Amino acid sequence: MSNTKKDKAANQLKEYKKLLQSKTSENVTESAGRPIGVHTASLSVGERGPLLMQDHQYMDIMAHFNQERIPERVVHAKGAGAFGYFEVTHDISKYTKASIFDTIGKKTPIGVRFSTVGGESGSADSARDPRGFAVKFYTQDGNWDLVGNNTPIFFIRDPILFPSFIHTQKRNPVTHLKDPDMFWDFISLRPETTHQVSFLFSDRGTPDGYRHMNGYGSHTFKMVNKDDQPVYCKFHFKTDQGIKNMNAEQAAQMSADDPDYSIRDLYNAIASGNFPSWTLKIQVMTFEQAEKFEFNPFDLTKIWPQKDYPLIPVGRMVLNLNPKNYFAEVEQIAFSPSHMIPGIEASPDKMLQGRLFSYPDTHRHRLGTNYLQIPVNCPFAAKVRNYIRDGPACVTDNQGGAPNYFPNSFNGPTDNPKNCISTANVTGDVKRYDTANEDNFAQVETFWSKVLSPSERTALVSNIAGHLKDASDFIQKRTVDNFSKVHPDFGKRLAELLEKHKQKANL
Ligand code: HDE
Repeated sequence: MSNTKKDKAANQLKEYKKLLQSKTSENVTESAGRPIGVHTASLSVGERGPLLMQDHQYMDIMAHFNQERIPERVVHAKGAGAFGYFEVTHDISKYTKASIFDTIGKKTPIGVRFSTVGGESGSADSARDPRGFAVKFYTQDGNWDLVGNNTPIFFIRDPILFPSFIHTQKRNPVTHLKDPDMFWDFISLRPETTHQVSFLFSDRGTPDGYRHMNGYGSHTFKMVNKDDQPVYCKFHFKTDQGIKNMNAEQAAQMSADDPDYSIRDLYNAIASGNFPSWTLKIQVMTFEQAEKFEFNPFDLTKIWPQKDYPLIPVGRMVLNLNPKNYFAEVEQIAFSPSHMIPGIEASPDKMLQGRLFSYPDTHRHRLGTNYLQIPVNCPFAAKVRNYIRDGPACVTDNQGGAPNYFPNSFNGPTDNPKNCISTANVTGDVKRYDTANEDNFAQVETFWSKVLSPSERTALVSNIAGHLKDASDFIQKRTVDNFSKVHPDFGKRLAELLEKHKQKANL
């Protein structure tokens, strides 16, 4: 737990009081501004009551209290937020006209949120889970949200499977308990999950907080330069703090000792001036290269080998500001992959396409239709001018006296074809293509044989067995068969460990 002497997070209220030392304390008020006489007693008839309907002060407090909680995020419910800036260090204007990258040294304000995926808002930061790595760039051309993870890949290739997949990461609908049968039944029935599951059960599945992990846009995106020439690209945020992971035992212990470890670690680092940073790099693939690529370049379960598509440095992201209020700035921050800016566009990647609708939809549910007017979501560096009006919690001037229809003859904002997305040529039969077997093991074999060290292979097998052992036998068998297709050793070692767990359980 925190050490109150040097732990900045533990001293937040003392710091707040120090800040306001000089000012006289203000009179507490009702929500409508009326200064309050006594804040510790309800209005009652006689000392013993009853209470009075006219006690608006009480009603005001209680009615709002009853509605304080908004729906938590359906995934990524537990997270930490911070703010800072992105600075361009290298010129990539030959690839993109995006204004954020147009000048070396240019700084753009950013907001980030790091998160776990499956756990509820009160769950442990050190759970074995991918980590959300969401970055909001407040650019002069509008907000650009790069909503990624700490893994360059994902479990599935088709978004239609996502709700089912997430159900298996959450609680059994009867017992309300996490269920290894649900988890491994889905995983073993959809072998495209093998790559990300191998990443997840390596020690990168339990990073040491949020500062020592990389971030990835994961998807293939499109960059378009000022001559409207497009290339495909991938975004990589390399941590400047160095990768640091917990092993399974350390993560389990930390989940018990300090379930909020990662939030605390990030807050304290920034509060003590130890600003974490990441170096942004991109990989670029031409359309011609994409035509000839050995895999589907839009397949989110695969990486682009860096020996063929080297990392190109772009800039640096620095986090130097903690949120002033968690609910206002972190619970309410709303990212969407569909928030892109001229020069950055979506590729045909089905998973990216499937996300473009889902995020704004989830924000309208959680935060209301005017969620982009909430300060932390407001594209303050751009000038929002359009014909969208009204709706609950409209807190702007609702665009004043400007016409609320288009076209119009009264000087309302006009469109400009130069801001259109690049012309794309797409062909193909319209049908539901099964994505289950688009080579699920080749890159996992590389991960197993070439990326992991011998001790990391041992940890991977042990971590999987430690979870899979609680699933039904037929599911264990099908899972071992999948990992055997990665490498015979992988499956064999897993089967042996599962057998050992069985013998121990039967003692
Ligand atoms: Fe998400 N995801 N996601 N996701 N995701 C959400 O939006 C969704 C996926 C990611 O800190 C939700 O605001 C679909 C991949 C992050 O606020 C929701 C699919 C990647 C965050 C949603 C995916 C992500 C979310 C829930 C399959 C990495 C937290 C709450 C096609 C590349 C952002 C919300 C924050 C949040 C939908 C898969 C990253 C439901 C439909 C792949 C970091 O809209």
